[in-house]
Order: sequence, then structure tokens, then C-alpha cells
Amino acid sequence: MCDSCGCGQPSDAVTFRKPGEMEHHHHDHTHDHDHGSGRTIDIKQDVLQQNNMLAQRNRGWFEAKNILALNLVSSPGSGKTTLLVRTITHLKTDIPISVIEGDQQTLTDANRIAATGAEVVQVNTGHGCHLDAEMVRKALQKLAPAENSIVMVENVGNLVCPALFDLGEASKVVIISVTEGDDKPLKYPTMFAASDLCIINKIDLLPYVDFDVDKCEKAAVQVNPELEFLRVSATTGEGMDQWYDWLRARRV
Ligand SMILES: Nc1nc2c(ncn2[C@@H]2O[C@H](COP(=O)(O)OP(=O)(O)O)[C@@H](O)[C@H]2O)c(=O)[nH]1
Ligand SMILES: [Mg+2]
Repeated sequence: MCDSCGCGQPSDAVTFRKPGEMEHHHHDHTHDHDHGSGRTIDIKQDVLQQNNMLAQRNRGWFEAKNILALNLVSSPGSGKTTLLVRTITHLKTDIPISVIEGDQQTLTDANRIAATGAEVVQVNTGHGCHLDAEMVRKALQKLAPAENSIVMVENVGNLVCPALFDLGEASKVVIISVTEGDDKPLKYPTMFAASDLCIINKIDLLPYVDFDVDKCEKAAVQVNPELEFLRVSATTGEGMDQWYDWLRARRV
């Protein structure tokens, strides 16, 4: 966990909004506000341990409602929102999908999702660079997803911290785009180790960039031999049918 970027920020800096709602802050002080210098490692372990307990509670909640929850993680701009918009539009009549959008600021992505007709709650984390299980729990109260549906959580764009925070999801899905470089699995192994599926996006741009898909997949398998791969273009739709099949197969 990174201390320098505001991971341990107080929870009253986090906001939850549906498109069209005014920004408001809640004042639920459940976090440890001790920023003393001598106990950094203990505090990190406490934060992660507390998060894991809340994540298990979320997991039980999802299971009770037979909801498939997926945590989409990537660096900024890899195409998470584009992938979600296309997926929701395609599966609209087939599977109900609602979304929790994580970003530091703005309702931009929530508005893109809302335009599809799907229910969405935007979590603005302020300085925070990841979502945690408590934020997801509160967002779920507002979202009220239907039983037997899919909840997609678009995490804050960051290949580091979101890897450490279990949200109660069934799986993390890591998205990497071909403009980012095929060495990312080796540079950010924790994220690839924590994920069940790796979506390689923007394959329509392969003719224009120096990105070796096989090399990228081999590097990712080194850190996670169980990792599955899909090669897609969220803008042209190439490869997206395999993603829809993967989603259908993961629903019980
Ligand atoms: N060429 C191409 N561009 C894409 C693709 N997917 C997303 N983009 C573009 O990449 C940019 C970032 O996409 P966005 O969905 O906002 O990424 P996010 O930050 O991960 O949510 C946008 O300009 C998208 O149009 C793709 O498959 N191919
Ligand atoms: Mg986005």
C-alpha cells in the first residue's frame, strides 16, 4: 500500500453519487486516523485485515443474491469504461448489469454508463488511489443491484494498490491495452497474480504499436500460471464474443 498518495485518507473525503446528484460528503469515521510515524507496518496490516473482513461480508452478500461481482482493474485509459459500455449494450436484454465506478474525481464515467440505461453509482475517492471493501459496501446500498445480476466494479485506474484490496468480488479482471507495453505483467506482478482473467484490449491498434501479445501473455503466466487471457477491441468489437461467453459461464 502506498502512503504517499493518500491511501490511508479519512473516509469523509469519499463521495457516493448517482448521475444528476449533487456532491455531498458523509461523516462516517470508521478508519484509523493515527498517522504516527512509528507503527507504519502494523497500521498497514490492520487496514488490510479490516478490509479483508469487510470484503468477506460483501462476498457473502453477493452470494446470497446470486450476483456475479467482478473487479475491473487496470492503468488509466486501458479501456475499462469503453469495455463496460459495449458489454452492457450488448447484453442488455440478456443479463442485468449494474456498475460501481471508482475515480478520484468527476462523474464522467458514471455518465457514460448511465447513458446505456444501466444503474450506476460513482465513488469519488478524492486522493485515494483504490476502492476498498467499505466503499463498495456503501455503494451497494445505493445501487441496490437485482438478484441474479452482474455487478461490475470499475476500480480507480492504477496497477498497484487495487491489487491489495479485496472488495468481495468473485474475480479481479485485469485489463491491459496494447499501447501500454508488453512488459507490464513483469513490472506489476501483484496485479496479474491477483487476477483470474487478463483482457488484452485495443488489439485494433496492434499494426501501429510495438506490442508482442504472446510475450505479454508469457510474462503474465510467469507470475500467475492460472491466468486466462482474452484478446479484444472494445471499440471494433473484435474478440468481445469470447468475453460475453466468459461472463455467461461465470454466472451460476
Ligand atoms: N483504438 C481503441 N481505443 C480504445 C479501445 N478501448 C478504449 N479505447 C479508447 O481509449 C481511451 C480510454 O478509454 P476508457 O474506456 O475511458 O479507459 P479507462 O480509463 O480504462 O476507463 C478512450 O479514448 C477510448 O475511446 C479499443 O479497443 N481500441
Ligand atoms: Mg474509466
